[in-house]
Amino acid sequence: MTTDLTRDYTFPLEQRPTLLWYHDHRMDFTAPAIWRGLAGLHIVRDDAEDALGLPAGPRELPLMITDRAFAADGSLDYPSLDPTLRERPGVREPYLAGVLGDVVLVNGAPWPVHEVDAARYRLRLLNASNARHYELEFTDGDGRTVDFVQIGADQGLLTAPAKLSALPVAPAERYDLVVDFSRFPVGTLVKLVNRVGSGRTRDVMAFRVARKATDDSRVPTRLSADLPNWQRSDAVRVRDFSFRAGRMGEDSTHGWLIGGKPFDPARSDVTVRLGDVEIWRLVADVHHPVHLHLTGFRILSRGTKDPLPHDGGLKDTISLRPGESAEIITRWEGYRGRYLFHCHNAEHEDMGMMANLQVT
Ligand SMILES: [Cu+2]
Repeated sequence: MTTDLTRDYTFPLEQRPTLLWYHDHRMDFTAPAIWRGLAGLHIVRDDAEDALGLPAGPRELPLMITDRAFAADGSLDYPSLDPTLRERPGVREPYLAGVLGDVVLVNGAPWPVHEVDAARYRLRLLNASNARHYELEFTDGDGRTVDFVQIGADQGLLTAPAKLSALPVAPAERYDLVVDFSRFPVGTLVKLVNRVGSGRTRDVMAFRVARKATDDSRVPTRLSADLPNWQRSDAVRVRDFSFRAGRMGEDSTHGWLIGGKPFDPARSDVTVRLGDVEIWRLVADVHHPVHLHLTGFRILSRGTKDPLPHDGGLKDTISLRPGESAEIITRWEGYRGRYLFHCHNAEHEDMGMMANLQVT
């Protein structure tokens, strides 16, 4: 017997306008739920952003990028250890690093082609894949790489636009881009490709320039004036966290650990004070997209180097690369209580890579 349950949740949207997403977060079984589609987009807007004159209406496209695998009968294929999704979390041995699909979907459609005017478009990207990393680029009709402009990150607009030719996107990261299709002759097929994919996973989607059109949109040189700009000297504490593979549980199975420990819902891993500015040093063994709930942070450094060109703005997910350490800085503001932070490789998350943050 099944029972339909209804709940009403009320929460204030006291945050910068941005592209958010929501998804099922049931402990130990988040990955199969996202894989089966329990995820969606949520756009927060405000008057200041609307007044900028960015491409809008049909020229603003939210793009939710995922990879999936399908069984012969067309059903979504996921290698759960426990197909009932009740007892034993995790996936079968070959998939411990994360589940990859061989079909790329954008907004649920495999490798779509979207007709566009020869005009500027605002593309609001989410990588909603469980584990796949993309390195996106746009190519023109001759296969040449085309520049584009980044205007925003996970938590809203940048201070100023940043010109890019390629964009790595880890699971759960969002990027706000403007692409100018007026540079191409009508009829051009502009491809969005993943240059770290192989075979068909190199392809993501394409845009067919269908017609000439007028365009009164603009990309202002100043996008946002209220981006937090915490300094190292503001920080009252520096904390270190490692994100590494390890053994967990009584039977010592493979897991993914933060600071050497698998997630324990009963344990507070970190207690911070509301209003404090802290620097967190994060170190990874393999790729880990580290996500903090209800907090925006800025990226201070990657190893001994400066942040990457697309690391600007306010983030809530940082893509740690293999062997990399990075520093983030944030101020705990807004809410007291207990929040999660975790790796947003959904399989890593289900296999232990999550921790509790207590704001007092
Ligand atoms: Cu991870």
